[in-house]
Amino acid sequence: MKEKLQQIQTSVEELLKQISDISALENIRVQYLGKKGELTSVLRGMGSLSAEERPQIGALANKVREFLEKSIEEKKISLEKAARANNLKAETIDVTMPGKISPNGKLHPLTQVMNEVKDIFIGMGFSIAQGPDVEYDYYNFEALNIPKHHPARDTQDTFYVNDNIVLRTQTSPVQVRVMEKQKPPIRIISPGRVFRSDAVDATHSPVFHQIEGLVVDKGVTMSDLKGTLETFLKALYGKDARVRLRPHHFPFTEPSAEVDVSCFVCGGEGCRVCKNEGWIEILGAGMVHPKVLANCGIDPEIYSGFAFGLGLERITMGRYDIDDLRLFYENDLRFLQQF
Ligand code: 2U9
Repeated sequence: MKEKLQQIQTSVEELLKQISDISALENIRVQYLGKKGELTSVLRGMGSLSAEERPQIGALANKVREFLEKSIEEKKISLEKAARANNLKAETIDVTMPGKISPNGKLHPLTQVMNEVKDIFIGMGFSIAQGPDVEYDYYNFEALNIPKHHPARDTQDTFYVNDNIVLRTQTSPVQVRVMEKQKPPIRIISPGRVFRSDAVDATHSPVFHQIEGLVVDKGVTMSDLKGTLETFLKALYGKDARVRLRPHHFPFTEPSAEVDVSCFVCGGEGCRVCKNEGWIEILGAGMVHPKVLANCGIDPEIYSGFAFGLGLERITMGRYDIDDLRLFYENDLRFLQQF
């Protein structure tokens, strides 16, 4: 029994040297000191010893137990200390390491210019109106004085969903909806996506963006239109920008005009961007046709209004000297990162 006790002490000493984690230590404690542990079963066997042997073995057994308890406790403390040191080491932040730079996202150039245009009009007291991309033929065409078989429909290459429903070819239907609901004064812009069944090339896309504007009130005149567009174009292109109106025709406005701005690259001298014209066409505009006002429940004898429209892609291409509209839709980061 004496040998057995000594053997227990030696084995535990040996085992404690080998282990390096707390759970292994707990296993050793259970294996030797637990209820069914090796030391416990030796102590249980002491009943069979003679009266002379018992005190001697008993004292040895107590010494071994104290040794086991003490060395397991010491090992526990040293393992915990090592674990804490390891944790501290692992959690140390080296503040002298160079930082990791995560690339900043950017707004798409179309979004940037769209925001700029919106801000200018908001600053002039306009509100933003929105409407559905999928529209009734009535709102997209009929109400705007473009009946079925009108030649203007051919120029708009419409995507028809069925006889009565189209993908909007312009954002004008939004303004028709506003006029139906709201009494003048009306001062809105309607920015948004429009759709035309065009083949894709450097200047055409089946999906593009328009910003249209509408002002309706008593006594609105062509000079209000000109003043509004001049203020807008000077805000967009700088105070030296000059504006000119050329007569044109749209079914929904009368009179109608195309609006040019003096070339923002050469200032009107003539250059590659304006193709030596000195002027760049930016907008279409006009006085809202009396029939359109009447279609929307507004009495053209009492009220008058002006409207205008511009293509977002076109002005963004001019602004950044981009020569191919497809670049806007290809999500090539080498292109997008430049803005
Ligand atoms: C209502 C009445 C009239 C909106 C207008 C234009 C002229 C125009 C083009 C610009 C470039 C379309 O994207 S583009 O190809 N638009 O020239 N748009 S007047 O006239 C309206 C709108 C709503 C109720």
